Amino acid sequence: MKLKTYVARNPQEALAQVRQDLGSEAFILSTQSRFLDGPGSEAGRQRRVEVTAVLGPEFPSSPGLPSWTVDSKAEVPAYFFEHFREELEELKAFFRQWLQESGPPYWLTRYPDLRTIYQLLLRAGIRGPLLHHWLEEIRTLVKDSPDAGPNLRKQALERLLKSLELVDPWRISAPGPIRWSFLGPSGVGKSTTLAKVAVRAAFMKKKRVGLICLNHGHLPASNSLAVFARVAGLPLKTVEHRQELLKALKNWEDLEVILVDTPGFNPREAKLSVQLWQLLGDIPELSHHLVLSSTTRESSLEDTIMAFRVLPLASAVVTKVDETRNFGNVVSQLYKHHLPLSFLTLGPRVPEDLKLANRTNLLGILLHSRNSHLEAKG
Ligand SMILES: Nc1nc2c(ncn2[C@@H]2O[C@H](COP(=O)(O)OP(=O)(O)O)[C@@H](O)[C@H]2O)c(=O)[nH]1
Ligand SMILES: [Mg+2]
Repeated sequence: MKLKTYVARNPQEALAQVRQDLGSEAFILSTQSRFLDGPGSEAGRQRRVEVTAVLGPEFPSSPGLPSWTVDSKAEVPAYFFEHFREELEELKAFFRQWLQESGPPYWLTRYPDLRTIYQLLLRAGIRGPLLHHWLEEIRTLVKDSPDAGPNLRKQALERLLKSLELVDPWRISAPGPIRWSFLGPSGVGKSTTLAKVAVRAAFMKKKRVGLICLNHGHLPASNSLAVFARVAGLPLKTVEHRQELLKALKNWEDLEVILVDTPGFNPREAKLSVQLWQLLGDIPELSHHLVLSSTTRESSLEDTIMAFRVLPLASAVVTKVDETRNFGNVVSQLYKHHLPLSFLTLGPRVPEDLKLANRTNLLGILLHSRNSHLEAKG
């Protein structure tokens, strides 16, 4: 009898080695997947498959099916079953491990409804700490109420939405004066969002509104804000420095709403934190809202949040939701950086395309049926 163990990078390679060495009649006794130490450090550890195979007189060597499977009366040695059982266990463990590394966790595969939601969330771009948190939540859910039945799907989605922090800036600022700045990189929709908010405040909420356009160095906040202010009949001040900004805020003390448009700062600019702090730091009456475009790549979203968080951020405004299929990316980043979400913008129209984020419209967007869910109040 010949018993040998083969180590390879994957099961196919290991089986090819067995076949080449022992021939096609070799009998596989066990298959295992494990990390084996490579040369040197931890980094050298690599996943390998170990296959133990045997070829010998105790095992049927004739081609085709072994005789004991054909002749049911033939006596089958007990160790055969033991070998099969062990092999099956190891194969099961191997697949379980594989599924955990590259797919949904193994326990989730027992709940088809939850697995579908998991796939939808992945497709929508939910990942990282938010995905892990949601998995932990629903694992507790299925443990606590294994018979939740049709409610399970609904509850699982509710758990996700509950994890997201939402804020209503109108309510936070009430009843005091509103002083909001809109910050972010160039082209994300700061000036357009400001115009939408200004129209809501002035014409729907009937507030006295003033606009400040903060130009910094060679960076203009907006070329079109002056046109908008004229058309909307709203007062506009253009300022260049912190002192001018403070003076403008002071002079307009009696206005209920002051909205500050800022230039598109580059998050990769090395001295941005210092610049932002010198310009806007420590102005307690001013709430800063970071404007993020949902079409931005996740790594750039993270860079932006990290760069702007030198200022206390009251909320994130997520724009261009109408242009993305990966809304989950931005939501995952907000969760990761504990940044509450306030407004969503779903198009360039002023003011219609501004919505206050709520659990209903978020759910609609995440599940890609957004239009029917966007009747929420702005
Ligand atoms: N599709 C779409 N376009 C938008 C949205 N918000 C702004 N835009 C457009 O994005 C462009 C840049 O907007 P702007 O407000 O000037 O960006 P800023 O540089 O951050 O001030 C303009 O053409 C806007 O009309 C939105 O929610 N959806
Ligand atoms: Mg602008």
